[in-house]
Amino acid sequence: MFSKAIVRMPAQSLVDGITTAGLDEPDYPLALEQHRHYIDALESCHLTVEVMPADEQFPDSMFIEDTALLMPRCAIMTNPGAASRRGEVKQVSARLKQYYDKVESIQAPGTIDGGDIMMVGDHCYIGLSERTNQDGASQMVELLQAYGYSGSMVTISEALHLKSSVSYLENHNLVVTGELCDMAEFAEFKQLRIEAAERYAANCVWINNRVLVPAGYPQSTGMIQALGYTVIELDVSEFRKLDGGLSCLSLRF
Ligand code: CIR
Repeated sequence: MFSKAIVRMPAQSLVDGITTAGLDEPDYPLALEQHRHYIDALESCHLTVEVMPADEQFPDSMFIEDTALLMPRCAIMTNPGAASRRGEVKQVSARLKQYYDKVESIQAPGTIDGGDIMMVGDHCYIGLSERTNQDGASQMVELLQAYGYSGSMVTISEALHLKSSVSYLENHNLVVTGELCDMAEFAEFKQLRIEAAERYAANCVWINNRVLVPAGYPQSTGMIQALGYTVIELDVSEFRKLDGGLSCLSLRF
């Protein structure tokens, strides 16, 4: 179970965020409204939410998940694969020191984004992607092992991050789409397979037996509800325009 989350307010500079989506420019007032609803949803899952202020220097900084991996016994700061995002890490690290005695760091030339790390109990699956290289992933596995956890790597090519295509809903349930459906690494799970038309919904977030799902994906929502979860649908259209999903808007611990 999680008890806390940290989010970061979107900056007006979000219009300059990195994107491959090919959609319109994000609407800042609407992004703020959607972010407010996201915080409300976290609170409705009984999380205490710390809200970090926006930083105009970092257009992608509301995607705070990419800056750290939070495990019960340690926090591990990442070194994001996109050079424009590396400066986001320091401020988040300072916040995390309030909560963690142990705050470790991935060192260059290793790179890794939090969006490439999926926690399943004491194990982390790490996506080798455009943002996460072998060195960053190897450092992460070594640090995990030092704290009694384990990690393994999965090479991905279809999406920005591992968790763009897979989400763990606890109880052995995995929401999965695309190239990850047939990977041996995920064969042991009960898979809820998301069809291509709804692939954006593969990034959903389990929080204390509720699941945050992006609005507008009825088949995915139906499958998750059929497993007995309470679903909270959230419109995150303005973050989707920047390749962002639901999980990347918070750090949960
Ligand atoms: C980026 O390209 O870094 C941002 N525009 C989107 C990051 C999304 N993060 C995530 O899915 N974990």
